[in-house]
Amino acid sequence: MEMTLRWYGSKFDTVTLKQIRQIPGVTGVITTLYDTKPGEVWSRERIKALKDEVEAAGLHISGIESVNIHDAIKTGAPEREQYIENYIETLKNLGEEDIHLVCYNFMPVFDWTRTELARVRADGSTVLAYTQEAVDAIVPEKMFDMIAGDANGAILPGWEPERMARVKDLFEEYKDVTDEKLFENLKYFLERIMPVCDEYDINMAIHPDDPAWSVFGLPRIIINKENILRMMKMVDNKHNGVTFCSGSYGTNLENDLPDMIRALKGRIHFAHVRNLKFNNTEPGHLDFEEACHLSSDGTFDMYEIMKALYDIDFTGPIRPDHGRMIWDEVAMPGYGLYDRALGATYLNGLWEAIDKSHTRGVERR
Ligand SMILES: [Mn+2]
Repeated sequence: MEMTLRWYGSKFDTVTLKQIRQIPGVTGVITTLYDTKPGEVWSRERIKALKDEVEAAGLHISGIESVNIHDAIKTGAPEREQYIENYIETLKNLGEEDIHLVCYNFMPVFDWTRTELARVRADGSTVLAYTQEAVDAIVPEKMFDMIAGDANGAILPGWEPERMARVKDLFEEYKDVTDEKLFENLKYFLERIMPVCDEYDINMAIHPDDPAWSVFGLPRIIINKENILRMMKMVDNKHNGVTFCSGSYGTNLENDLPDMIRALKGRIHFAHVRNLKFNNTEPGHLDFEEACHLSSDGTFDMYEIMKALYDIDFTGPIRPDHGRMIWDEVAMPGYGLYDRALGATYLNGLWEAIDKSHTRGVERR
């Protein structure tokens, strides 16, 4: 595996490449052209400029998160043809610049959903959190207003204000899109892009839906082992793979994370590793918050997650996921420097221990 950090670009991120370079063991960034819109072609020039900037800081681009998918592709509208063409053009330009990993998601309307961006924990740190009661109590149009005040001035990925302004129209566009239809549209998209992925050896890594169930009655398909294996099979190409995100699949405690990792051997191209702490697991009252990465601070056994990745010979980029806001840092919620740096260091420590106990043959099974 390669330890990386997500970076939104110098115009948008409070964290600098120099700071990232100084985190022990981090050699790459996962980045994006944050000011492009879904459906837009990424020019070779802009990709090259981004790459040069990252390399000048002594790092490299380990992958793109994300090249977003236009809604017409997800809904299967006639305009999808043009947007798929554009997507292929972007992939080609990325391939020409020697970039071989693209994370994307196929979530309708909302990207990730949280009901709080700055829940205060006992130690004074703040974290993103989700309560089912809060979701059940509001209409989707109000979702953005509810969380925007805590965004520290950042534009949240998937929650761009101009997009949120047309939430009602978006719901209208998706009204006939069932889970089956969404699977069909995903298959259509993947079949169209696989030739360019084969040509340039680009791994497509779909990010799971977050949380891993339907919100506001919208279809959600990338939520569990069964569905993800179905997706692998429906377009059976090694470039059709996944981003294994522990914090997203893990929102549903029925998802056995280490078991899922083992079932996806060879098709996990990218990993997001973070911990969640469940405060209430009763249906209808579900409540969880994003803990620090340490196992003992949350609900997941992070050793078992890293061990499963080790056991499947995972070689792709991994990144600590959302961190807490600590030490008075002001940054995009979840994307401060300090707690993600602690996360990277902790995950590297787990990996080193697993690797050494394995190679030194002292592991007890
Ligand atoms: Mn993730």
